[in-house]
Amino acid sequence: MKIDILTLFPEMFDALNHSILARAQKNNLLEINVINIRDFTKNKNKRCDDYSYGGGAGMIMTPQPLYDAINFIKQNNKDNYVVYLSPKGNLLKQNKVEEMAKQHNHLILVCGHYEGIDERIIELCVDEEISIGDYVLTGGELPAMVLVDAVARYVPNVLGNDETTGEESFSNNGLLEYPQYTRPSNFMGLEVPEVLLNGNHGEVKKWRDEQSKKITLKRRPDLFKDKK
Ligand code: 4H6
Repeated sequence: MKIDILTLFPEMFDALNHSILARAQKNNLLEINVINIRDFTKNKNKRCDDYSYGGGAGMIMTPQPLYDAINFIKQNNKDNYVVYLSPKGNLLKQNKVEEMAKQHNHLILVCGHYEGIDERIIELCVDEEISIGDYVLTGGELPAMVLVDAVARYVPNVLGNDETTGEESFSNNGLLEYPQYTRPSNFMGLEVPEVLLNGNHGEVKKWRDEQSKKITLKRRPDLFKDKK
């Protein structure tokens, strides 16, 4: 999987060079390229923003550098999917993450900053506008990193054997995860539930299913709706 990221703040993406994503890049399973939009501006002062037509507070990212950067990337990579991270995009869900990972092997992520980008770039270059949730951030950089991380988990061999198990919340037939424990069996006077200690796999599975249902019903009844 190849992911090109267009941003005015490339240093933010140093956060991706750790742990599982660092290993995936070393093993050539994942290629992440961070491109500075400013390198493409033809403005003599290297500006990439301008005032909003119609007025209003805040600056808008100007179309020329974005257009040139996106097309520079596209010319060497014909099969690609361009995503713009914005608060008004389609809400990102696990099934969408899986789809994106399986249907595309080259993603181009466009990160808006300030008040966002000129609408004509969305019209001309963007395949899908995506939001990672109903809250406002200062830029699309953190959402882009969230998308990279979520998608990478579906790239074959990115997760090791021990990491790939128990697909965690949302694949646990759509319910939230049951509580988990490790040693010691008594911590600060709190005991691990007896059923997990006695090695009866049937009993363990039953307990975990019950716990999953209970926590999902309490916290996310919306997920529980169409389940048993
Ligand atoms: C594009 C357009 C994504 C990017 C506007 C981005 C939340 C999400 C941004 C903006 C983002 C998300 C700039 C609009 C700040 C509000 C950057 N925030 N905004 N939920 N912010 O995925 O003002």
